Amino acid sequence: LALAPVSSPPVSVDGFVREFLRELNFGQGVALSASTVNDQYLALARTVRHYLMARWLETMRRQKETQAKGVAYLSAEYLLGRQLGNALLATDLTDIVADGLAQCGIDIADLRAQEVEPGLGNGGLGRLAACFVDSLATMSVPCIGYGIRYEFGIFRQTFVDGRQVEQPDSWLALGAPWEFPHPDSAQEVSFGGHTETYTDSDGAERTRWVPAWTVQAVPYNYMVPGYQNGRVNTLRLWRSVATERFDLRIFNSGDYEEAVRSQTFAENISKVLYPEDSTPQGKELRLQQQYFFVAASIADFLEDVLPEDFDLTKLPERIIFQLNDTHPVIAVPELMRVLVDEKGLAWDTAWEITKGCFAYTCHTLLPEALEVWSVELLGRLLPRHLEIIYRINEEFLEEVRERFGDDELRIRRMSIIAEHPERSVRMAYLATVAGSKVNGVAELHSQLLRDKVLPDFNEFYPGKFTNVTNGITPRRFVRLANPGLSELITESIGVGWLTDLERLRELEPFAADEEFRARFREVKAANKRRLHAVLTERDGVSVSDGHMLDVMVKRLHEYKRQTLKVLHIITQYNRVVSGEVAAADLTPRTFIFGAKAAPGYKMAKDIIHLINAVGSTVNNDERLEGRLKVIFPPNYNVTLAEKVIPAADLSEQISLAGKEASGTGNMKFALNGALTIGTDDGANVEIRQLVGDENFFLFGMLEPEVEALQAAGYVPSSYYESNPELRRAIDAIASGVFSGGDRHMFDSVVGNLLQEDRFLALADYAAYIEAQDKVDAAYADQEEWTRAAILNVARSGFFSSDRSMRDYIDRIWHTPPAF
Ligand code: DL6
Repeated sequence: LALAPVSSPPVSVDGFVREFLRELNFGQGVALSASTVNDQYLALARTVRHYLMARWLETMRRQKETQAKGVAYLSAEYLLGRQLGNALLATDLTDIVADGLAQCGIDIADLRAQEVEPGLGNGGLGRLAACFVDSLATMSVPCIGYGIRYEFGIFRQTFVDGRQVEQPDSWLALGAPWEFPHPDSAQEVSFGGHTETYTDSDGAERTRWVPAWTVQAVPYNYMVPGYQNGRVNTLRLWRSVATERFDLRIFNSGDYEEAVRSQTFAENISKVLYPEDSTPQGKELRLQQQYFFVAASIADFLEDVLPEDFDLTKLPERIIFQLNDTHPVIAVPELMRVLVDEKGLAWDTAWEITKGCFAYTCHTLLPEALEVWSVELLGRLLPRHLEIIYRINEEFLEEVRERFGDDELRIRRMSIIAEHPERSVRMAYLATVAGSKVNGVAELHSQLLRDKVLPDFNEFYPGKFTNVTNGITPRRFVRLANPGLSELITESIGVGWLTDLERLRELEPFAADEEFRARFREVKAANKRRLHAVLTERDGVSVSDGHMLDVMVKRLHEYKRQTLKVLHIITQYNRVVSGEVAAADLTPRTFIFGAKAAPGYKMAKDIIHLINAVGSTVNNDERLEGRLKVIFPPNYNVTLAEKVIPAADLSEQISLAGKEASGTGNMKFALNGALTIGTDDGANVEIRQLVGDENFFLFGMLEPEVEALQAAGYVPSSYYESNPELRRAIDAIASGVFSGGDRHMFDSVVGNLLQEDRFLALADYAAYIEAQDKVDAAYADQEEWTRAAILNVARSGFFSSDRSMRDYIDRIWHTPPAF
């Protein structure tokens, strides 16, 4: 029997309908007439998969055959967003599918709405990983994304009396049609126990790890389709299951709980995503998760992806493991352990290989976000890895001594092992020592990383530090999210921009074209109407007609300064209720917030409560004549982002200078024609340089000014005392204006602002209000505003994640497109 390679179903409406009904009947087991929307969605997703399958199998076959160098992206988070639209775009099937479903009496929009997005990430870092794997597939670069298949992703946020309440995110409950489990390819991952030395058959002294317990890591594969290029890469997410499902003997004796204890224990590892970003919490389960997925990934790569006879000294020519922040850094000692203990390589050979196989991306500047693991915990969970880390550190410090002499202060500063407040492993240092390259995620961030966070390492390793500015995939965040704008662009400059985003430059001349501006405005207006429809259905709130849409969507964190935004809203409110400004003279604005707070981050949750309280007062005060409105839809996620961002006029990027590593929301807004009000922070700096000062509302202290102010001793209350408008805004909160007269409801926020204000919101307040007043004035001239918005789109092509990938390839990975 000749085994023909799998072929795709016919690309026609009839072909699709046949395939869809077959899936519905044979796959889902229902007749069309009896099927639910979920049945139809699942059948549709599986049908669309069929169209990608031949490409996927072919990509795998050719990779196996060519063994082309590729990237293994190690990331604890992938914030994927919905898959259906992206798969339809990749296959160019959207119209055929919509027509075919219509023939079956089904509206494709209903099925799209049925999809629950896999929220396997917290925010920017996880979404970046999803954009990167999309770009690599589109650019035909071999890549496997490795991560964790959390059973519960980022929590579902609800508000009760304006306060955040978290619900579990059961994203798998209605079926998971995009995943392919492969229990037969499970890897065993070990923990605990001790190490021992022994003499091998050649008489050499060796060490081995004798673990105390193991779990199975079961891979679930996801397709990562390139954009209409015939390539489908793989995302492999690991699920933990017990090595032994349950103890039948104990079960039979009636102790059911005890019988499944080991199963429950093992399965906890991939149960829940830690809902924290920017503040790792040093929990044992978190380290288990990290080791679990990198150990499984390395074993998978070495045992299943590489050919059996592969010469491991050539590993750096075949793969680069990219460490997405410190979360996967335990992969470094794991690869060493495998090479030395299991493969029998000499330490020095193994270390050369390891150094050639890793590169590290840092995503933060907050000192508290640089992960450290206590030696006690790491040694208990991974005793062999701790030994390996000690040896890496010893040899590294020896090199430092050779170079700088016995400079004990320097040695202490650079040691991978910190001694205070407890003995612990600095994962960022380990990654820096092992990585062939270390990169920050925007120019400013990379510079601060070199000069402020890791200056000793920069001196010690000239050329190791580099920058790759983040990017976003234009397929999801322009083409799918903003079909109106995409059509207008294509009509104006032709096709091709979606995979060569710098071509948006060709739009520049259109900024001077009145008719084009009118069409651009109509696209924005239509996006606002679409958002209105979504929010009305989702949350029962409406987006007012004719309002400027002023949007701040991102995780809730003090450094991002949502409080500064609130102070601006209160200032506008006060101006009207005090009679200083007539409501009719206000620029009508709707403020939209979207933000989740880490469940244990009390101040962030108090700020959410405050935003909601201010919102309900502002929205119900008739003196404002409806000219200001605050909307805070709960549970901001990728799906909602795709509706909010294209509708926005103003993008709020107001972090304290020197704190936001890059930001990626800022890029999405600019590419969708919103103007930015922002500080000189992260990628804002590059956005402003590219779009031009006149098309960007810059305000606030620069990073060196921030540092100088902090060094001089920052006294927030002095700003309160000296600025009457600021005082009035804070007094309004403190006197109960937004809490039904309760003067204490927001004590924590007010007290924090006046006494500590770690992120200098009060110091930047006056500049922010001044910039906001300029925004109002600028918005009054719609022609000029539109011109600036078009130029934002035209000049932001640099922020495509395809460009980021090219930079990684040129500067770090050296993995050219393969086939
Ligand atoms: O690089 C992606 C993204 C940046 O755009 C944000 O500026 C940064 O805050 C975020 N970093 C984290 C840090 N998590 N940790 N550790 O999420 O990365």
